[in-house]
Amino acid sequence: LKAVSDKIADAMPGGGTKREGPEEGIPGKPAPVSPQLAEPVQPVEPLPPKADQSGPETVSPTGQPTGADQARMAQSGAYLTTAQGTRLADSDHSLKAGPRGPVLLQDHHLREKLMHFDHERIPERVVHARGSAAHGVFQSYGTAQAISKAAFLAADVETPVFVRFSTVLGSRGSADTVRDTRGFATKFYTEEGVFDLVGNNIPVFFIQDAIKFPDVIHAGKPHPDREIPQAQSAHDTFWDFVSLHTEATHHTLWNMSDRGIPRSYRMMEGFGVHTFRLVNAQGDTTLVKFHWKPKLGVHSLVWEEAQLINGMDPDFHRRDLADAIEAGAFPQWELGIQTFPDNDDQMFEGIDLLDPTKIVPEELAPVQAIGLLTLNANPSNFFAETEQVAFHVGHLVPGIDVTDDPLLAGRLFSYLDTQITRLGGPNFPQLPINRTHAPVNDMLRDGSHQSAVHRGVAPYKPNSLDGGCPFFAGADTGAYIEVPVEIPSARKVREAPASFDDHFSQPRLFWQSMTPVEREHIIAAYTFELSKVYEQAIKERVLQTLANIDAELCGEVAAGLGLQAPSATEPPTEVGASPSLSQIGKSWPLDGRTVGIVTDATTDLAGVAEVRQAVLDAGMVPLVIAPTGGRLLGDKDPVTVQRTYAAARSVEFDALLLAGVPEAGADAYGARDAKAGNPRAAVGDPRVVALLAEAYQHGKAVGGWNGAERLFEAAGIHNGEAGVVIATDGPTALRQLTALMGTHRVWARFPAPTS
Ligand code: HDD
Repeated sequence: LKAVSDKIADAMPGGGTKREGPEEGIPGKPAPVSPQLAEPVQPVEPLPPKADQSGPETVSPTGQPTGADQARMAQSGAYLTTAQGTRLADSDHSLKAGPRGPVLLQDHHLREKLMHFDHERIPERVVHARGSAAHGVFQSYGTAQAISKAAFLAADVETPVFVRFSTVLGSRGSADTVRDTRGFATKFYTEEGVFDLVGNNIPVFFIQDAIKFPDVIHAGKPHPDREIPQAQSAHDTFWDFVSLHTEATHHTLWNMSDRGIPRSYRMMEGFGVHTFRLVNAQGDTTLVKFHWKPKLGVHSLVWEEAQLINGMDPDFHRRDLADAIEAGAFPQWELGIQTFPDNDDQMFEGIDLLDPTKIVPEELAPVQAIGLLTLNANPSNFFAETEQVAFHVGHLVPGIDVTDDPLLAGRLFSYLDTQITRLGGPNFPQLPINRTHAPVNDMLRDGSHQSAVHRGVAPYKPNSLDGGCPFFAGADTGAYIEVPVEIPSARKVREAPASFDDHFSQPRLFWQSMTPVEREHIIAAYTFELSKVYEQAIKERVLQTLANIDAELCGEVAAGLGLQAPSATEPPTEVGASPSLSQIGKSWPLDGRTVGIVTDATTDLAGVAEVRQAVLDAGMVPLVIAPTGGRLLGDKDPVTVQRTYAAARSVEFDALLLAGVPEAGADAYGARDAKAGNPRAAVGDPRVVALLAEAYQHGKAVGGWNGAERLFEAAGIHNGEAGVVIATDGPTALRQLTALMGTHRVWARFPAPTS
């Protein structure tokens, strides 16, 4: 975690220093210039060869260098070469006829360097373009063994995985904390081939049939004329589509809830969405829905925080995931399944299991844990791994099969097809990150970017010329042995079953399962989004869908927009509540949480050092915030500053602690500036007061010790209020603060809807 706090310090503009040496960074004394500013000119021999130049055996099947040190030696060869391996003596000047003369066409190095650069980009994903990924392992508990013959689900099997998280609508360079669905795609490199679970952090989807996927995405993406807004749903075309197309109501409601703005990828649930069919060794089948349950709990940002972070640190989620893994705070999820009998009608308690806009409440079908996912390594190269990974819902292993969900059927086509454009041809399974760990004996040949050198003369079956090789697996070990499910005789139609017509009962279930605070956030989200819509008719149509969910929801949003609330057009069905849908009410581990410690040279620096160490010991990240960067010299250890008052915003911290003032009445926190003509600093630096007020407004636990209370008062925060800690010493303040942080926010601070 120390590595993380130092790294975060590096990353912030004007942020703290991590310079070494006793006098460096002492306020007022500039740090000495490093002697290492020039590029070294002499190669140091011998250097190990680059991993990709020394043969395939030094690269793991997922493209990871196998030697630990090699990962650090990106440019490890001693000499710069061309792509053909010829050494180069100069790469700064084109070949010219005289120093001021024309550039010569014969300059191969110039042409090769520019040609390669000109083609460095590939098309971004048509959806889910913005993402971050990590390597890890999946440890199976064996609890699904009775219902699936998949080898990686047997007891104690450990399977390497690669997981990519993403937003849906934004481009590759868009911000992380926008309101959107998040992708949660997992590639299991099992010994029987690759299994991909390509899910989201929301358990339902906008549409019931894949034929409408281009429509919903065209509506959600930026407007085609001006290409705005980027990575937003708050615009006319999105709300036009979802209000005309009411099967989207359930997914849209989840997007408008706190689930649309996760605190961290590490704190999201994941869902396979569709119902899948598991098959055991005896051929018995069970219908299942897959769930990922984060060990850190499910937590979200508040909307104002999300918007601020988009500007302050657009890579917030990417950085959070990478930093946590680098620090050894490996994020974990349990994989769970809800199981249902494979009945002819594929219904469970009146819920159509083939309708991807429906959930089955956990109270009706509990989620049973079947294994543990741990993400423990960051990718070595973003492009090679995170960008080139290709997931596909059709990558299945024996024991896991699909159902007739019409959304899933279209996906089975689309994920193969899209890679042809994105990755430039049909050989993308040969890319290191996509390579299976099982032996490959396909008869797929040639094509763009073919990197295999196939032997033999008979890439066809049956053959006798290659001795009949390769042979077929037995029916019990082969994949894609479809379960012989009865299909009743039917007429070809372009229709959906009547059970797909219910678009409002489950949105109502979700609404009724929310606590007052969560409802308040949903109302605010709809009001915000719709106030960005220009067409009056679209707003009115959305209000109509809200009226069919709940009169209070509709009334509050209508009031916010200054419009009349319509009445429901569908009689409300009684659905009750599913408490497991709420994010609030439990206490969770604090691993990797960030505690800001506000201080200055006049405060109790020994206490700051003690608190900082205690935060680290608790597996959290301490960031010290002071007027200037460098170090503050206390009686004990010097305290290194990670954030200046100018660079710190509350959104970066899960909680704030203000260091105490040792002498009663001392002019700490810049209060002496008041005497120099800054009346706003009478009790302390106004930036500290603003920091406190903002953290408080976002429901964060705030605290301080011994003399810090006057800054709280200046921020309008009173001792004794919920989530406010004032103690006599630092360790006590931290203990009380962390007790509050387990619930993620001080929920009592948020107003509830009026009724
Ligand atoms: Fe999709 C990417 C998840 C419906 C077509 N999808 C993509 C990714 C995720 C999902 C997580 C990013 C994978 C990565 O990180 O590379 N998609 C879903 C879920 C859906 C869903 C949970 C509904 C339950 N998707 C869906 C439909 C279609 C697609 C109905 C088309 C008919 N999805 C694609 C795609 C993408 C994709 C265009 C873009 C990049 C890619 O596949 O590889 O083919």
